Amino acid sequence: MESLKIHEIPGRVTVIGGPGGMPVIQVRTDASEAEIHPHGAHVTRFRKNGGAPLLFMSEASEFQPGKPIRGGVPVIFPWFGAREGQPFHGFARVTVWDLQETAALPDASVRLRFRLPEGDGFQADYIVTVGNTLKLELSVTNTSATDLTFESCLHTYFQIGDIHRTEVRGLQGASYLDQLLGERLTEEAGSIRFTAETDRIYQDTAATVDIVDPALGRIIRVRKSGSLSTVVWNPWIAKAQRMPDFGDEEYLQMVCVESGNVREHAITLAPGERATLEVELDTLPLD
Ligand code: TA6
Repeated sequence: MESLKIHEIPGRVTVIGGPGGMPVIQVRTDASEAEIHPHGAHVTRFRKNGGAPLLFMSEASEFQPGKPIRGGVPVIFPWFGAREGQPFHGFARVTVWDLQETAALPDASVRLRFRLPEGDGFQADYIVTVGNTLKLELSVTNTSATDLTFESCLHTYFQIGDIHRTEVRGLQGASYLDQLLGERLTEEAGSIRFTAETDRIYQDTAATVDIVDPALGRIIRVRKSGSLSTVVWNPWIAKAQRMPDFGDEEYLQMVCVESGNVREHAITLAPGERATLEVELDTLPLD
């Protein structure tokens, strides 16, 4: 905690003790507020002044070493999904990242830079910029003498008012792997609606995605660059009940729209090469 305190900026960046005794970095700007846990470099809160929280956080989330936080923006790296004898969705989200720098920028936003300590052949940096929007940049550099292949994904949980009235737009025409059916399909609908567990990996898409939320009267806009995969997930009823760190009814107020490069879009870097995945999140009123 003390080593984090040196990064405090009066009125902008404060370090406090959070759930499970984990340190939490609180950020305040003229336009917004945010919270980031060095555990997983996990953004757990972002809210524009006067608005509802942008990110969903489960009331049942654990805050324990070695366990992922349920909600916010899990940083998925260096693999997506299961790997024999290894943490699901990679080790980055269950590792404490080093906070390297905080800065209050001229445009009144605040930038925080984290580095993943376990750099066996790679260097992973994560820049969180809190302002009118929430900007996230995950940069991976190959520091080894051989090719480096990895998957990455910003597995964002969005707060919504009512899943039954929520629509996801921007993926029409994209092909997707339906993780439940195990089939490759093409998105025919202009708007994706939710009536059951939904777990789809859309591929070859760099599209901006809008989450239309009439219940909260807003659109959440998910812009991305350096990403060709968008994952759309809602656990629905049965899976929600099977998840110990997720409330049975919480599927009603969340949807994941995740931006990354997974499966056939895994990235291969030659020695010394770098790749950056960038996501910018904003909200607009629903007229
Ligand atoms: O991104 C969708 C997904 O792969 C789902 O299949 C579900 O497993 C979700 O991630 C949550 O994974 P987690 O390890 O956080 O429970």
